[in-house]
Amino acid sequence: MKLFASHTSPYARKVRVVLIEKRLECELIPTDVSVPNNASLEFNPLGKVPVLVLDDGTPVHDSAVITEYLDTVTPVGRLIPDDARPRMLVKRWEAIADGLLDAGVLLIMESRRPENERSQAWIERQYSKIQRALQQMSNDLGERNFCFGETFSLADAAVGSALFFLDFRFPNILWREHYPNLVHFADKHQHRKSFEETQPPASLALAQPPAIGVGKFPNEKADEVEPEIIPASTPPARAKKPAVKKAKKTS
Ligand SMILES: N[C@@H](CCC(=O)N[C@@H](CS)C(=O)NCC(=O)O)C(=O)O
Repeated sequence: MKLFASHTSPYARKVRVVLIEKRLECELIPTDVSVPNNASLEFNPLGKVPVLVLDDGTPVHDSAVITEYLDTVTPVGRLIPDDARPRMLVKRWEAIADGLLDAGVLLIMESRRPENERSQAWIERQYSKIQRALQQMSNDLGERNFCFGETFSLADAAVGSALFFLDFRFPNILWREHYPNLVHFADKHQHRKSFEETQPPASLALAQPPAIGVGKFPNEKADEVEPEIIPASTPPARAKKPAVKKAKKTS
């Protein structure tokens, strides 16, 4: 198998974490999607990475399709439960983590546009998605070490990749100050072999974080009430904080 991916793509990182957890051999083909006619286009009409190409040449794209496929090709280190409800819950964690990434990637793209072409409303919309996703993750995680069950699952691969992406690309989003249970989770997993081996090189960090604008949290009745403007680093005022006594440092 071959994986077309960049060293910085957080979706690719999730897939690479899964490959390592499942002890699957796969050749990484570094692919820069910003280059016109890059290699990913041969296998994915959407021109996105990651793309997994099987030994018989079949391309598999969208990271969630890849992770599900990889989990079924070998019983080693199952990461997605078989039963309908637990399976849905793990995949739901992956969906929220991927959705956070989608918003982050859109913010990075927006920050690359000339300033006078940026939409502040669009920027705020994306920040608010990230903030609500973090809040939901924090609420759902509670004081547990794993997103689902008692062992490492696809949910942890996805959430870890999303949190470490924020550290790498959005130091202006101060999630570590607001969600001690997510910090505990990140501390717990950052030295796991699969995360250590897939860390993006520091040399590829952005010189400037895409700190464009502030986060605006749309009120549920946004049509009637003007939404409150608060900094991107502040969680929604009405959302409850998880009851975390003290984040234990384990690893
Ligand atoms: N839903 C896709 C998203 C993948 C994605 O957006 N990848 C980015 C790199 S982080 C990309 O290839 N962007 C290029 C583009 O959108 O043209 C997945 O989960 O695989």
